[in-house]
Amino acid sequence: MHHLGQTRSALEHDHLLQTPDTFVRAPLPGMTKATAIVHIGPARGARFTQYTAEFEAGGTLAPCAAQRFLYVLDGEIAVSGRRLAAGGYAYLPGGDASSVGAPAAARVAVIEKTRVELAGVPTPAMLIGDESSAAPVALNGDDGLEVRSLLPGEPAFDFAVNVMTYQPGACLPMVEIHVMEHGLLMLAGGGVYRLSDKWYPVAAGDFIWMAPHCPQWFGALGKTPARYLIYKDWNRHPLDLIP
Ligand code: UGY
Ligand code: MN
Repeated sequence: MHHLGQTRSALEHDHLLQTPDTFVRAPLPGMTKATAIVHIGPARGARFTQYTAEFEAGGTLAPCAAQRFLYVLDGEIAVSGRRLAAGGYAYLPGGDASSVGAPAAARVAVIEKTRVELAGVPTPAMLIGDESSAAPVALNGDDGLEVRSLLPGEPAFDFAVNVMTYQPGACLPMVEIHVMEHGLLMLAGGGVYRLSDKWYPVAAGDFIWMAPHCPQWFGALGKTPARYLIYKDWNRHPLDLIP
């Protein structure tokens, strides 16, 4: 398909909008029968890596030295023998022998992050969950905007991954500017995302990276809810974020 050089994708110093028409696929070292769409990583200044892994039947990921978070988008995977279907997720502390494979075709959002240690706080153990078991919390009491936290908020975790669901017409109550960075994958629906001083139409399948302090706001449009999976660094002092 040709779009005469047009795309909604955009790269600015403090944000990236990456739309599916610009995705480039390449396997990462150690992957078998799988490929990766790398959305963001340290090459752009991010302190984490996020990619979508696309598995054929029998595909596997290489073990990871860093912490790894997996969220199943489509199909089913096996994480150290535990089956996860769409909406299932896993936190792996890294540096261990946990295995990740797919018995049939599957797509998985993968976030990898080197842990920022906290004195006296041990690294969490492996955790498996399902989005449907995470209690929805209305953001600032707005029933139109629900947040599901997939990881415990305790200090052992140096990052958070949430699913945010906006009813049509719902929006963030303010333009946020914060020290945390974000990796965001649109799961359903769409709307308008303000990033820095630009407003972008966004839809399911799009990826967004927001650097620390990137001004951000979202309003949902359309007749169905908008949902996104959002990563942020969490629970650490800003002086400890850059080694
Ligand atoms: O958790 C957050 O910072 C979230 N409210 N940000 C966002 O949706 N852009
Ligand atoms: Mn935010």
